[in-house]
Amino acid sequence: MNRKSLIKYFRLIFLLLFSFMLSCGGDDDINVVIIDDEGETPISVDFDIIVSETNTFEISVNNTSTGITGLNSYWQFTENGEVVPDVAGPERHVYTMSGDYLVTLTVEAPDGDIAVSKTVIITGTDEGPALKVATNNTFSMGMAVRSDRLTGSHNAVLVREFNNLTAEFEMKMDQIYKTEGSLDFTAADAIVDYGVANNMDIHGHTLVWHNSIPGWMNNFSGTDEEFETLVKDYITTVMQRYAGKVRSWDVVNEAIEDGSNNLRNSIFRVRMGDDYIQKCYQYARDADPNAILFYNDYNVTFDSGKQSAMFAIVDDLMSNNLIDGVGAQMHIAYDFPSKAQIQSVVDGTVSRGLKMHFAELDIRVNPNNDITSLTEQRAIAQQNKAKEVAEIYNAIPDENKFALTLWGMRDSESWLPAFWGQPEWGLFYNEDFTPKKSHTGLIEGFR
Ligand code: 9MR
Repeated sequence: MNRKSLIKYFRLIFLLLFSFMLSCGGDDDINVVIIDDEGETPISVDFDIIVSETNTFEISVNNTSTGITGLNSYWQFTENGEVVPDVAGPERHVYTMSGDYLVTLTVEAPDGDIAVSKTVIITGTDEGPALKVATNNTFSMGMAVRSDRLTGSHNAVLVREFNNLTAEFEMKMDQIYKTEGSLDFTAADAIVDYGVANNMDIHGHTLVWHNSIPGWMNNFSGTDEEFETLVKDYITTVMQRYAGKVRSWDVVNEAIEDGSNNLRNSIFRVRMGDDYIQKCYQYARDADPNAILFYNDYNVTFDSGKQSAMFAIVDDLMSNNLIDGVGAQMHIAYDFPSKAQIQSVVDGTVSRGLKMHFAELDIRVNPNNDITSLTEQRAIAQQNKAKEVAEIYNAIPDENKFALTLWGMRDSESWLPAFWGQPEWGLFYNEDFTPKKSHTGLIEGFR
């Protein structure tokens, strides 16, 4: 046997040995060193895998091989058999399901391919991928939060599943502006800082809402002009404090009166005039020209009169380029409103070229107070409604998508039971933070 045959013989033995190691499931320390025919260039094939800290479904791989300059190489992540060319720098891959995956880097060497594999364990919910992964990055997954629910299991769910946060109440005027002449940002800052630290967008909710006026402002004894200045200064100060951190704002919330569909006779309307909405959006635009400005309201799917009143407000704002999106609050039930009704508010928003926010999603399962615990049947009905909502949202053109926001995490944390005075299970996580069937419905709808 001459020298060349001897090298080929040893190489064969080596490759067989290597294949055997691969079939054993991969090993973090596999490293191949092959001397080429002339014994000149050592080829060492290896790579690093890092699982993202903020998204456990995302890995980044980096080829650290030596001696392979000029050779083609490619990755396989094994989820769908796809072959991805290896280009310079780290590569990112996002899995859609939890599981153990063999990641393989193959180098096309002159005497045959050299492959190295490593196993990466992707953990997520048993029901499937994280919500923010299931969106395929075409929109954000939002969650209502409170400053005292950002640690422990809340934190784990938030970082795994969400990339957009709305303060459930701590960024409203009655919280920030409790005392005349002094703004208190303690809780709001905690939420914004948490979002920034975790690479999440913050949706500001809400600057002007008839339901969150501090007592002293209701009784304000100054002139109308002074009142208007107060509101302008408030909007300006809050938005500028969070410019670059809070990406979007509900400027005016729920301005339409139930029943009549006229403008509510809130203190803002009384003090600032019928054009108070225009004024507030102008202050907001001036305060942070980069912020995405929304009008947000409820019952605008099935109540066609209210929907028209809302779009009239929106059209007015559009004529002065003061609005970028519509927030349709999704406080719905397992059997109501219909798919067509939900679609109608999407159509009105998309036809105007605006962004659509499905805000404040919860799905009541007990609107008629006919159950005393969450039955299997009702949980499935809730799952189906969640799937329908997700499908409708997913079908929106990408440029009109913004976020779908869930109005709380666990059923026990929802505003619904206290508000309706009866048991409800309107949300997406069980008490132990595991996902409910309604969560699975969302994932199914995004597919
Ligand atoms: O769910 C919120 C609840 O925790 C607060 O106490 C309440 C008052 O700040 O606001 C609730 O959220 C409302 C939202 O801000 C606007 N649309 C209706 C929501 C339910 O009342």
